[in-house]
Amino acid sequence: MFDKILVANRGEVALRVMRAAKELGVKTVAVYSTEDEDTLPVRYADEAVCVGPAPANQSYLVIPNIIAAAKNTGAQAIHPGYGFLAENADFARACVDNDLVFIGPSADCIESMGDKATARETMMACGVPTVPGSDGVCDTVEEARSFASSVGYPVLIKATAGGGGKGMREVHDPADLEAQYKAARTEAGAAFGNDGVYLEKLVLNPRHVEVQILADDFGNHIALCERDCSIQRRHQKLVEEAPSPALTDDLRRAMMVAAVKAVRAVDYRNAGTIEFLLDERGEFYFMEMNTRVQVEHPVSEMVTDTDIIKEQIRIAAGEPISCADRAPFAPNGHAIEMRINAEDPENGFRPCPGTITKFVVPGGPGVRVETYVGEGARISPYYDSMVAKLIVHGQDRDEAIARAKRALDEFQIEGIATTIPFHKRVMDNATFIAGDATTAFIPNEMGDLL
Ligand code: MV4
Repeated sequence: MFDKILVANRGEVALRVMRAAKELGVKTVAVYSTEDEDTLPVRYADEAVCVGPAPANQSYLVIPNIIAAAKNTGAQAIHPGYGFLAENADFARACVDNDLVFIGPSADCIESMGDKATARETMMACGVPTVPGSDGVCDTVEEARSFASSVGYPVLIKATAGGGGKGMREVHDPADLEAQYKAARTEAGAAFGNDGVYLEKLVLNPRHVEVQILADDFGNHIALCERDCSIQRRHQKLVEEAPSPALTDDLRRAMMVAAVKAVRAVDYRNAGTIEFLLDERGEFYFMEMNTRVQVEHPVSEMVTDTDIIKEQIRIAAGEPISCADRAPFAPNGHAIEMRINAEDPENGFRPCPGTITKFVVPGGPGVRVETYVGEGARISPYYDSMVAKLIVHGQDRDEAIARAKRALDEFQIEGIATTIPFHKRVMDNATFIAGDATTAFIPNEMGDLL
């Protein structure tokens, strides 16, 4: 095991990683921007190094500064958390070049899954179901048109360097194809410096269901059940749950088998997620692979009784996954995560940074709160607006929902607007309670949710 690791992140995930390290007897180094000097993860770490001013592109994203902090403190490995440098292949390479272990997959894996058209082709080649689509990127509008007419409209144009919904264009009418194709390429080129686009048949009203996987150096490739993340607003997840209320046991097993096949095909190591679209007929298709730990990993931990971050550190240290003997996993009970953001749902989820004047967290059976703030903390306008994650676990979905409502009532945050009132409405919404929420949930139910 490592003696000391550096956590290249901030906020709740930095604290989450440090807690896992502490349980493993591993010392931690925090990095921080001047803006974050007075935050809990900086105080919690054994050592802390300032890596620059508030803007992330001058601090948390500056690879040489992070590497220097690790070398100067004698850290042996770096955990990137999520966001910032977590899916940056150059950063993973810089770690290796400086004799530091990157706690994640290889740089080559990050790169190949980061190119969405390549990832799609890799999955097709190994027999993981994909949505009917173009073979690789469409270099000309003629290619795009011939593909679209062969599978039929509507189609979705996606940026190969995109992901997470950036640079996507729906085309419902052949007359719009050329304009949308050109617009998508221009947009992708400006956003990613790569204007490659590919096409897929548009899946109507899909659910977003993703499988958490772990893979070590000993040939263990295991799936920790699935998460349903259909409740999103503009590609920002707000509520995630495990297991998905839309899966039968047979469908769950099939999805876990497909996810394991996918990670074996790319010789993946460490934690990752295979995202699937689930259509109204119960067919699922590979969408993207995330080569990092995700915000919503706790719901998987709750229903599999695992610690995904500790497993990540063990795998990176060359140890076997400690829960491999418990695979294949069947979900134990039901977990729901609600993202508590400093945003005002009544005003288009406008970010509301500011000072927290009151902060009372819920507790009791089946309640977990992941946060890095307390009374008097200031939510910075420089970073994302998530202040806490409320995770509840129950024997079944009904108990989890009852706990969620009870915990939301106990949660008191004053001084800033938050998404707590929105989550209370979601937990009372008939479509959600029935387990019928698709990716259209928020747009369709907005009237009921505000
Ligand atoms: C799709 C789709 C429908 N059909 N692909 C959104 C994010 C990116 N990962 C891919 N996304 C989608 N891909 C096909 N062929 C619908 C979406 C989509 C979506 C997916 C998951 C969760 C929320 C979403 C919201 C809008 C669109």
